[in-house]
Amino acid sequence: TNPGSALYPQATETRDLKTLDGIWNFRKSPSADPEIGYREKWYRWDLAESGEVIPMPVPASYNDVGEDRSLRDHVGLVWYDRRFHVPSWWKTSNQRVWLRFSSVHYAAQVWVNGISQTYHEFGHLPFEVDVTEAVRGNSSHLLTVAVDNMLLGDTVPQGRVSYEKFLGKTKVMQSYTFDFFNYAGIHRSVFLYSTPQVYIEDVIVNTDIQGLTGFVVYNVTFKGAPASEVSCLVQLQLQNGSQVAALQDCAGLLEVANANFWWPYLMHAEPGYLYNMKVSLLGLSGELLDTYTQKIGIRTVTWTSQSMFINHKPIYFRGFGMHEDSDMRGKGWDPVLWVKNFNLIKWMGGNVFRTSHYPYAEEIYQLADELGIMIIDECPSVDTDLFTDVLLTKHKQSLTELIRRDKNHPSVVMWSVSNEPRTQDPLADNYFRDIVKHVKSMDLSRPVSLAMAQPIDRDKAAKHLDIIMFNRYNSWYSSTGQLDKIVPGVVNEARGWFNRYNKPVLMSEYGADTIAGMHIMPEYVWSEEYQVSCLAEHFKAFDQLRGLGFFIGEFVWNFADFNTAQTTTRAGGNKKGIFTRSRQPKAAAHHMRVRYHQLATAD
Ligand code: GCB
Repeated sequence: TNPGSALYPQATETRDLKTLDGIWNFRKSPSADPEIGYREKWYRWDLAESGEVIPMPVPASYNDVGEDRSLRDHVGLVWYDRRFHVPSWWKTSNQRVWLRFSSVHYAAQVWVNGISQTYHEFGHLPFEVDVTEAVRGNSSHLLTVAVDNMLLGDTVPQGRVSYEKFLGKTKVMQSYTFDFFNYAGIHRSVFLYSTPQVYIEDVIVNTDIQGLTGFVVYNVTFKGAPASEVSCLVQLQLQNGSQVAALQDCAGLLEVANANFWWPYLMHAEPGYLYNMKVSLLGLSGELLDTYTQKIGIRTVTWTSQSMFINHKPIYFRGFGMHEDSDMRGKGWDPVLWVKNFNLIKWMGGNVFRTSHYPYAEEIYQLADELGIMIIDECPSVDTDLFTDVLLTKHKQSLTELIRRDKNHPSVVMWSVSNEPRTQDPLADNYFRDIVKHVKSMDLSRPVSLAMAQPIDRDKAAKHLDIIMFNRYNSWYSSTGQLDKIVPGVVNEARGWFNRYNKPVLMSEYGADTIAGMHIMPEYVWSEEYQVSCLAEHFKAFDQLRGLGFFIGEFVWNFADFNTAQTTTRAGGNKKGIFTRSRQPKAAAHHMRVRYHQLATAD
């Protein structure tokens, strides 16, 4: 398997970068005969020679671009291909050539010119492969990607595939317990990039502050030469390019007097301040071998049994649960959508979101860094109900890849290792002890949590966490229509978690499905009035809890309406958004906006 990818690719004095985004060829493989593409070696020649292809945009989910429900509901393999060229100077200057996939959901196999290059699973995490050998020749190169969307008992997240004989044919069906649609395809950008033979593999950064001084602890790893032949020059620069600190060492501590700290939105006049950390690898005679610039924010994250702090100031989360989801694109990375999302988060006065229920596109974290929006970064584990060794290994692997990818983002202030696992199972105790230990072995600088669904007296995992997050749908799934149950329900549960574990508590999901434009007075489920009242009752509960000292945040479910599998409990998808799927506000958004801005003034 592929170990994932650490650094986001960039063009520098020593590296070049091309995207392979655009229209690719696409072919579905019959669900009942997944082997056909392998038997007939579809990867050996252009897909069109194996049968009929259709044009497919990359990045995008393939599901919603057609008019054919067999495409939307496809289970199993699909094939993509396209041709590409490698600039001749990459070869004459002896560059390594890399292919990098930012996300292919769920599993992918990649061929270049008919030769298998790599395999990767976990839909929302990047992987890359050195294809220098495969692209030696000068002609155009054929890139083929087979994508499998099947979720099984040992995938992260899990699903179930069943086979049914129907009208003499085998029908393959996918089911899963979570409610977001299992979009699939090449979801994020595909990059072709070059590095020198000796190259920077990773840059790991941690920051601290003391008074007005910032500290940056870093570690640079490289490949392609023995350590005795290489040295590092690390230069920390302001946005205007002037240098504030430098060190000639591959690992070290930089000190910045009067540092500009990274602050969350609305907490400071200058949220999201980023420095450029320019890392250069030098050869024996001081010649430049490779260079890469990592943006960093100087900030601290700390926590006690009652609070969380950014730069030693207590933080209260004004947040959202979200999804990567939009009309036609599905889960495809879309800069228009995400700049709009961030503008809406800022308009709302929000300061944080959770990447429910999987890692989002890297460009989203870069935007969050720049804008001072915090992130609770969630791995792709949802509704885990099997606690097998195989799953534990894969779950850990997904966290390894997540932390390897996201460790340097100042916006990431917490790791969420799962959403609503079945933590009432006695096996969940050791399982999550191991998961949390694994995260701590890679990163001690951020608290670890998971979004809890089980009630306090049944759960077996909360004791391993630093922060308690709970999801609860008072007056929606339980006590439907009974808005007066919300305040006691929320207050008692949050107090219960704190009393049991003596840890900070936040509410990671609450809300009500709402059809935009549906008005019913007095409040009635699915109406805009009901959503407003449901939120308003939660606000009363949160205000009571804030007075008690351990309650650190609220995350409405959801930022926007999103697509789901077809069920009788979803009307054209999950409608708990305070914005519609096309990002227009429901009444609840206006209502919540007033609160979030008021809360911000208390920061
Ligand atoms: C939950 C899940 C979330 C669902 C939500 C709902 O508890 O964590 O993925 O979308 O409930 O609306 O049912």
